[in-house]
Amino acid sequence: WDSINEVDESFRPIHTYQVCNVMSPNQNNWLRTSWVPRDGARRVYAEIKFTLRDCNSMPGVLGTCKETFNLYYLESDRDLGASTQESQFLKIDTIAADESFTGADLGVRRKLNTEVRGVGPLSKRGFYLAFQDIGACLAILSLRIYYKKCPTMVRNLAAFSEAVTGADSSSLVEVRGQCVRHSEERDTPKMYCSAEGEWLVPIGKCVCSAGYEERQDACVGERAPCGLAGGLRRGRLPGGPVRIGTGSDRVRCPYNKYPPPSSPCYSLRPGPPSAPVNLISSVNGTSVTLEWAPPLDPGGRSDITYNAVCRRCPWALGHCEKCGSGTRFVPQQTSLVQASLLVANLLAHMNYSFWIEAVNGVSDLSPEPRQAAVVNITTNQAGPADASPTKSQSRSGPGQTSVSLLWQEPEQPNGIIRYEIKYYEEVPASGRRGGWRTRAGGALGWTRPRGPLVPSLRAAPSPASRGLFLPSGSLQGGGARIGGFKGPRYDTRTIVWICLTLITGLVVLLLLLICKKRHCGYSKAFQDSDEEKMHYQNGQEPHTYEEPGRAGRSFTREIEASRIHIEKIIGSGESGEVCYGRLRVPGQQDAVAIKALKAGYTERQRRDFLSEASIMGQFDHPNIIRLEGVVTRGRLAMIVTEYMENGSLDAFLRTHDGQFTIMQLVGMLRGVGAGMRYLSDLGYVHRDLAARNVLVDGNLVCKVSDFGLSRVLEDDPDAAYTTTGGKIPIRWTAPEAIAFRTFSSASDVWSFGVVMWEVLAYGERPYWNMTNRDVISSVEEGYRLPAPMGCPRALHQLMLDCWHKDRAQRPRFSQIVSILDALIRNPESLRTTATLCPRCPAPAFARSCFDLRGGGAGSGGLTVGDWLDSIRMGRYRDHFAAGGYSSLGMVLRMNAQDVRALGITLMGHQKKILGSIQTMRAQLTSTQGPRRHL
Ligand code: ACK
Repeated sequence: WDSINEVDESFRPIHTYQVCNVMSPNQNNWLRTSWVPRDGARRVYAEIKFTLRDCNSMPGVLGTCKETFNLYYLESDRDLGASTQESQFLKIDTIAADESFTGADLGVRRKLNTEVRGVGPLSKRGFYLAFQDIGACLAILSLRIYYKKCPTMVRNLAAFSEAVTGADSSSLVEVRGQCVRHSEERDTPKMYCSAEGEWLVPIGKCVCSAGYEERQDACVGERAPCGLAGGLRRGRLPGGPVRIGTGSDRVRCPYNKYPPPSSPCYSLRPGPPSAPVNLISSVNGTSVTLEWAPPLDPGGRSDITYNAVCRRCPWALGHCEKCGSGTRFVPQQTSLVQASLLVANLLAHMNYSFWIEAVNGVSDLSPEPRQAAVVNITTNQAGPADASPTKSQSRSGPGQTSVSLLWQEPEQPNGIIRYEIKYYEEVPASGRRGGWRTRAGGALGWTRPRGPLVPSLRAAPSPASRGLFLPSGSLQGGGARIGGFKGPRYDTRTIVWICLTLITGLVVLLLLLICKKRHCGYSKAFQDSDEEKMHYQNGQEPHTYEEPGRAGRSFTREIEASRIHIEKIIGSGESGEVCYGRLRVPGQQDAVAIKALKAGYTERQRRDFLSEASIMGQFDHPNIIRLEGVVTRGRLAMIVTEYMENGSLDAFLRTHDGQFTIMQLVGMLRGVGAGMRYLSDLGYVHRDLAARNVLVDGNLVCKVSDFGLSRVLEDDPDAAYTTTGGKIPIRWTAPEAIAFRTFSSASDVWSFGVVMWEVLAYGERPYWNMTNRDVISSVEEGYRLPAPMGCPRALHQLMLDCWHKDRAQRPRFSQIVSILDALIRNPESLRTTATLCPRCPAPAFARSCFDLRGGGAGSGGLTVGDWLDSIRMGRYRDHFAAGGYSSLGMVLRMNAQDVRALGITLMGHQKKILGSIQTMRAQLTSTQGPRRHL
């Protein structure tokens, strides 16, 4: 790379870095930036302006010349100087030019390319960027590195401090608002800062305190209180000012007096400061550095200092407690003058909450609660420290074939611990034989060797622990020697314990063997795949629905295990694994899916598991998954259903993003609706309708499945099922079902609305990464999911109808199916795209609009490539470049014919691109008025 000074098109001097080794093969030329401090950003953007020469324009370089270069980054906590190595860098992307220049352009105008790439998540204190040239003729003209923030704002009388956006492009950062002066919290005010630096989904609010009224994001009182300057004389005149010094500006008001509006005190109301802003944390092992910016409202004074409050929040406790006395604050915890603090000696792998409050000379006099900026962190592994287990105990006995060691966790675990057992076996003739065993947990056993064992125990060495061995002599109950002739005496508990271990081992072994034979992994540990669901109360739901509503009759058919040939595992569900296999029926072999109950099940689990089959067995509808039968002989428990080639609907849509026409999507929804109409007509409430519980066959036919939570209702079609506990899939569940556990067909309709949204958003997660709790409160406050990009208005309206707060107002499934049928018959009705809700976090269009305001690509805005990436259509970058669409301004003028002319043949993709263009246009018109800005 050469550093070259030249002039740009306007003959202004510019500094560039250039490389052009196009004749020689195997180029590997690196250009690295200096160390860039991260400054609290979790994701940064690199905007590169460069020119690149077209290889075709240079004779004799074919085979060696390249038209791309690579962008890399490396994070580090300090400036590493010249010691960085290529191998340490992580690749961000390969970058190609939208426009390359030819020889003819030389000396005239070289076509400038602007590319922006996101870099993150970042966690260290700084980073480097590097360009790798692999044989291109390239000049880097500029590199701009920036990050995005949501600006300070007041919403619903709560002030939100500036917030740095999250680490990845889809994350929302939750920020709590502080009530403005003279207002009180009604519901905790919160907003989310999107990756694009926009505030979304306001929840909660503050209301003006008694005697104050809301005026332009503030609470003003007829008689606003005055503050007293610390250490100054108190007022003598009620409500009147105290003059200090001689200047007319040196006015201070008596605290807690209510001056008339005519008094200078009315507007001069010194008071406590607001909370510090922009609090950021940087965790390093078990220390954290906190930095913040001064409060926006200093309370009319300049004597601000800061206090830190540290709270420790162990998971197990469920609440936070004061940090221990061992915690170290550098330089101190209170009366901090500078806006930063180091907190050390924290526990490893622990959650902490830090509150930084700003105070001034009148804070103590103010009756108002202090406002603080809050940050929550989790510490990492500690630096080396001792974490040795304490008090170990061995159990064994003469003639026993195993020995168990029990010990207590160290008092200061300093993180996650693995234990190592060292033992040697005393063989009198040959001396010592020893070996290492590493086991996790607080107890273990192993087969007894020939001679007596001398065990010793330690926490395995880790960054957190040097792992000192407990001296073997410190083992209780017989000292150093275990087993053989010198072990401690055994008691009944030991025998029971050992027996249980052996029996469990045997059962597991047996199941493993069976499993292996069938090629279906029963042994895989049970995973709680249902992370969507939130537990409600501790109470177990009563289980009375083995054969719902039809007690005594059997709807399932027993299948001989020998008729099933399992071929592969295709997934895992909550109760075990799902396999693909063949079912031998006379004259043919049917493809089937086999759900096998996980190993180690209880009788109750087995009953629950098979009850799903007995529910399914009662249904016969083309849009409900068909039960082939069950295998229940012996200890086996399997449910055999028809095989659905395309698996679950959510995953299927995610892997085929944008590839279907709206009509195909509506067809899928129609199928789900018809299946649900059938269920509701029978009086069944599904309770877990979600795209993940809908299966798709090879012809795109959707079938409702997963009846694990289904319940039958009595004859009254409006009846609701009330449950006292159990898990609820919050994002899919109607508010009344969450709040009062009243499940009904109307609550299934709500879920159907969410499935509609999932389908139109191609498997996007409803409510993105909002927490379940926030989903509940935002829905309660009237927030509804916005129309996915390109979603027809009629479909979004149907979703909104399904999400009617009053369940009686929601459409019935029969009406839903009729509406969908009508839309299918009249495709014109699907032409109008829904306008987007301004609060919806759909990054792509919002970002595009923002940048267009700045003049589009080339002026700090997004490129066409970025826009395509953001709508997951990046594969068409070249199409747009070849068509000459080099800026978003040009893209905005495109119509359907233009898009087709680029060679984009898939209808779904055309729709997605046109939908996004339409959305950008709508956004621009709504945010900046007429389109002449383009
Ligand atoms: O998305 P998938 O491939 O489709 O992953 C899940 C997995 O098993 C766990 O539920 C798949 N699956 C479940 N039932 C069936 C079935 N009847 N036919 C095909 N795949 C199924 C599901």
